[in-house]
Amino acid sequence: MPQSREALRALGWDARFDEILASEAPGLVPGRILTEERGQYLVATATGDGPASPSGRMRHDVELDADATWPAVGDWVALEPIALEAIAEAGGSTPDAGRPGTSPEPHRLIQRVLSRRTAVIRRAPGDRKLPSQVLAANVDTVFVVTSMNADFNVRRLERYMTVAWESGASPVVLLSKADLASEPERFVAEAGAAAPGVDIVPVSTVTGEGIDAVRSHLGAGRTVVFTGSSGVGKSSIVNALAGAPLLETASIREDDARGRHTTTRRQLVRLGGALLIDTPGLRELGVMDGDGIAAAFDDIEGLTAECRFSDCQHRSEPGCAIRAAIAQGTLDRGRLEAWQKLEREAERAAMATNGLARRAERKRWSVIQRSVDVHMRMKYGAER
Ligand SMILES: Nc1nc2c(ncn2[C@@H]2O[C@H](COP(=O)(O)OP(=O)(O)OP(=O)(O)O)[C@@H](O)[C@H]2O)c(=O)[nH]1
Ligand SMILES: [Mg+2]
Ligand SMILES: [Zn+2]
Repeated sequence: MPQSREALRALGWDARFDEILASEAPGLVPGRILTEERGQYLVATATGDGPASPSGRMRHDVELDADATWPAVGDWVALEPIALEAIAEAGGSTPDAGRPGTSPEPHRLIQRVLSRRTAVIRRAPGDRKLPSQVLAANVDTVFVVTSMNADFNVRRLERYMTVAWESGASPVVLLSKADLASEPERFVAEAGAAAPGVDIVPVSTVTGEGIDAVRSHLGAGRTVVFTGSSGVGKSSIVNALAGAPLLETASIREDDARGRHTTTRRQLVRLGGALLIDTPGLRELGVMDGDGIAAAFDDIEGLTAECRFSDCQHRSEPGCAIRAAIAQGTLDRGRLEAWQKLEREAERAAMATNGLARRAERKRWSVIQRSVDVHMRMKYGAER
């Protein structure tokens, strides 16, 4: 039905998912996860929104199959059509859903999560039950929000950038509360050094500065996610885009400018044709072992390819490009240490998932690739 296709497209569906659905869950009905709370999901389908829960088979799969996963906000899931028909017979969508005391109703059953196009994942090594957690799935743009006040922290921004790059989506830095900064240029410069090659957008929900620049990343069927510590103004920016108090916001603590963890769950909201995911500020943001660090620290990883020895530890080896850059003042020591720290963390993540061999191989190829790039640049010039 073309009408239901339109409705799906408005939720971010595209031709790639047609193929994924056909191969992973033929005959099932797609829906997109809007919210999750203690294993209960709100899901949007072509015919409306309603509650959903994982089927028995899905629970079984997730327990036994390492590749099977619980749904996350932004995920496309495959729903059992029979339950959906029952809902239609009962009068369409189920607005009373989730309200305590309402009678049991036909429930949408989630059979599986469709393969993700992109995923923002954090590691929480302290959490044995949830060592990694998908914060948002199938997003096009990851906004990393950090405020221009006492809470601004370059090292934290680098960590967020690593997670953002790792997702496979495009990161954009939003420097929030521009109205509070007496020297915004200083923040823009520092953020630029921490996130090389990434758009840095000063934003204020008080003056409206930068809101149109944020809006330019929204579009029909496009999904964006707002990430960043508590109190930086993520929900406020969503409200500014909506021109209405859609989401709850609250003041930050005066002593250290930190937030009060006002947003408590991840949530996908629709605005015009665009899809926006708001997330709660996190206390811990561990990085995964993947390509995120190499992308977030492209400047440093590019230098490593110029070290004389391919296994250079950047300590006392001759011909070390990293130490040369530090000596020349073109590389900041704090940034180097941040990179080394995240590398160690990624190594521990790899160890936890028995991925050390895979990690070594990936790094070996990355160095070879970068060395080839360096060689080509020297031979043919930078324009190549
Ligand atoms: N001066 C100023 N204050 C802002 C701006 N944006 C947000 N705030 C204030 O910052 C505080 C925190 O904003 P929230 O939007 O709740 O922050 P959040 O990032 O969603 O925080 P969590 O939900 O806890 O993760 C609120 O008091 C907002 O009014 C801004 O551009 N300028
Ligand atoms: Mg919030
Ligand atoms: Zn070196």
